[in-house]
Amino acid sequence: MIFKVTPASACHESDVTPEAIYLSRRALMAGGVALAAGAALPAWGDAAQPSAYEGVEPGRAPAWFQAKLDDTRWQAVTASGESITPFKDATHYNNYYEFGTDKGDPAQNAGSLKTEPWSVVVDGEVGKPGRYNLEDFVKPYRLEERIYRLRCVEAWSMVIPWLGFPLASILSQVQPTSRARYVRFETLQDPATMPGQRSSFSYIQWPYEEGLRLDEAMHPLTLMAVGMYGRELPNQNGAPLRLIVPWKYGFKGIKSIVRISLVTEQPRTTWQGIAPQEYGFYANVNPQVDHPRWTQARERRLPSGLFSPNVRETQMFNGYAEEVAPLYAGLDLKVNY
Ligand SMILES: Nc1nc2c(c(=O)[nH]1)N[C@H]1C(S)=C(S)[C@@H](COP(=O)(O)O)O[C@H]1N2
Ligand SMILES: [Mo]
Repeated sequence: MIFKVTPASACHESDVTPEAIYLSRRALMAGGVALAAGAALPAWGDAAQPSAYEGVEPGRAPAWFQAKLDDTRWQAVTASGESITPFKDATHYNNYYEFGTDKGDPAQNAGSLKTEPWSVVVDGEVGKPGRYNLEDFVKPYRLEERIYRLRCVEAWSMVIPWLGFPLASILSQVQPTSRARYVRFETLQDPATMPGQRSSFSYIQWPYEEGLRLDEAMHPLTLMAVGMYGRELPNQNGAPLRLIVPWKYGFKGIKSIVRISLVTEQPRTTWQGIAPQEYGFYANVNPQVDHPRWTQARERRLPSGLFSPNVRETQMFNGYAEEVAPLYAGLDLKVNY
């Protein structure tokens, strides 16, 4: 399979964050002194305003993550001209129903999630099935910073600097068989640490599950994220490993992944299972196909005030049409929502 990545999102070496900025970020991670050094820095690129990393909590990354961070390819993909959402918003306005249904619940409750040790099972139609511990699973891949728009089906959006690597790298490593046509993902199921899974009137059938067509999974924009804002993923954002598919609604971005299966049939997905007439398998961001209960033509870009909402037009495929539209040539997107 050959994928054309257009200049808009191509990975140019020239996009790599200049060393001074990189070092200041490292200082920021280490102790929050970077902003004082701001004046001495060269001009920032469009999407990497110093303020975007203001208030980023350092986190407690495992040693293997720190080691990988040193070799990160910064700004490998950017959302040119759009501001990065402040860390505080990206980590305190979340959907992670395993930790509650209010936007503030995940930040409050996800501390109980135990992310170390963590292993990922790869099974189904693959040449190299197995259970991999996370460190070994990600060891071969160089981290890239990918600044992507995130558009939730609920019509709010953010711009988030993820750290990760293409899912395609992992897939070629585990060698899908010729029968593999879809990829299925599964989140951890652990009622002991996930209060949402203990709730007796929950309408969700756990574990959370998601899926992609194999060609979608192999697309160079599809990311396995292990970090954001220059640090490891906070638990509420899906630590220690989650999926990011920037041209699809946020619910495709399954968090805290424990299983990746290559399968022959289109897998069941959580939201399609709950309300199939409202949430489809494809879930491509599409301003022309409304949700039955609200328009998808516009979105609220967070942070957005109640009295001065920051509203913008939603773009086809969330602004990634040039890269991904060919995947859907000939497909009726009104039927396959
Ligand atoms: N396991 C799991 N993954 C999930 C969800 C969830 O409830 N459980 N919510 C999804 C939805 S609806 C969105 S919009 C994104 C939100 O990601 P964020 O909190 O990092 O912004 O996560 C997705 N992944
Ligand atoms: Mo969402």
